[in-house]
Amino acid sequence: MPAPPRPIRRDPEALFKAAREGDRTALARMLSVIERGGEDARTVGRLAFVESGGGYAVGLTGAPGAGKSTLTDRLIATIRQGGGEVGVLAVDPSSPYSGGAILGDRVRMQDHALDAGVFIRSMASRGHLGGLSLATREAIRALEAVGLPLVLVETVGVGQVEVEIAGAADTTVVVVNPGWGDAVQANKAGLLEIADVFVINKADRDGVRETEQDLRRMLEMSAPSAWTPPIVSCVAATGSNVEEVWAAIESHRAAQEGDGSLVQRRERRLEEELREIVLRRLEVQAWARLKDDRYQELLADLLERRVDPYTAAAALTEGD
Ligand SMILES: Nc1nc2c(ncn2[C@@H]2O[C@H](COP(=O)(O)OP(=O)(O)OP(=O)(O)O)[C@@H](O)[C@H]2O)c(=O)[nH]1
Ligand SMILES: [Mg+2]
Repeated sequence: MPAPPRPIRRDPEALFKAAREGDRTALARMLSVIERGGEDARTVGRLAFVESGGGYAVGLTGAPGAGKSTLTDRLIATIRQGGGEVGVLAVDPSSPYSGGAILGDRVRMQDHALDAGVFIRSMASRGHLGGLSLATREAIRALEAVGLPLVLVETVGVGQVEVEIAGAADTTVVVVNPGWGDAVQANKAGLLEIADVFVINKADRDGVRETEQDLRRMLEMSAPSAWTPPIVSCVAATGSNVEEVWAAIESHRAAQEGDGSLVQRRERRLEEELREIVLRRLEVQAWARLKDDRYQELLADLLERRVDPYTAAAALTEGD
C-alpha cells in the first residue's frame, strides 16, 4: 500500500498565499506558525497586516464555566443563518495545549467543523503568557487577511492576560451567570471596564434580576461614556434569546461605526501593540546584557561595595 502523502512544508509566503486562496489547512498551519513565533511568524504577520483591517472582532470572556463556548457555538449558528462566514479563536492562557484539535469543552463547536464557512482554532500559551495576547492579535489579523469578515475570540479565565486579550476586540462581550456575587467578581477581575455588552447566561436559573441590578449599579458608579453596555440575558444551552445577544453586538458595532469611535479604538489598540512589542524587545535586550562579562564585573564591584546599585545600573544601560 502506498504511504499516505506527507504534508509538504511550505515557506511562509506560500502558506499565506494558499490560505488566501481558501486553503483551510494552510490557514491552520499559518496560525501554528504565528503561535510559535520567530522569523516565519514575522513574515506571515507582515503579509497579513497589509491585508487586514477589513474584519470585525468580537471577544467573549467571563469566568470559567460561564457558558462562553456554548454561547459562541450558538452565535456561530446565528451568524451562519445570516449567511456570513466566521472565524473562531478559542484562547486559553492557562493551557499548554493548542493546535488544530478543539479542546474538550468545545466539542459542541465540532458540529460546525464540516461547514466551510466556519474556521475554528484554539490557541494556548506555550509558556509565555504575555506573548499570547500579541499572538492573538496576529491570529485575528491572519483570519481577516484570508477574508473572514468576522472573528469571535473566546478567552478562558479572568486574569490580566485574559482581560488584555478580550479587550483587544472591536466589541467585548462579558458573560456572567445569575447568582449572588457573580457581577461583583466580574468587576473585581477588571471585566466591567472592558465590557461593551453584558450577557447573563444560564437565565434558566434563579437570580437574573439581582445580577442585572448589580451590574447596573456598578455601571452607574463607573465613569460615564458615550456607550452604555446593554445587559442581555439568555440561555445558551437552549439558544433562547441568543438572537438578542447578537443584536446587542451588532448595535454596538453600528454605534461605533457611526460616531467614528471604532477607528479611534483601533488606532489606540495598534499603538498599544507597538508599545508592548518595543517593551518586549527591550526586555530581551536587557536580559542579554545581564549575561555578559561587564555585568559580572559590575556585580562583583557592587558586592564589594566599590560601586552603588544605581551607578552600576547606569553603566549597564547606557548606550555603548
Ligand atoms: N443551565 C444552563 N447551563 C448552561 C447554559 N449554557 C451553558 N451551560 C452549561 O455550563 C457548562 C459550561 O459551559 P461552557 O460553554 O463550556 O462554558 P465556558 O465558559 O466556555 O467554560 P470554560 O471555557 O471552561 O471557561 C456546560 O455544562 C454547559 O452545558 C445555560 O444557558 N443554562
Ligand atoms: Mg469554553
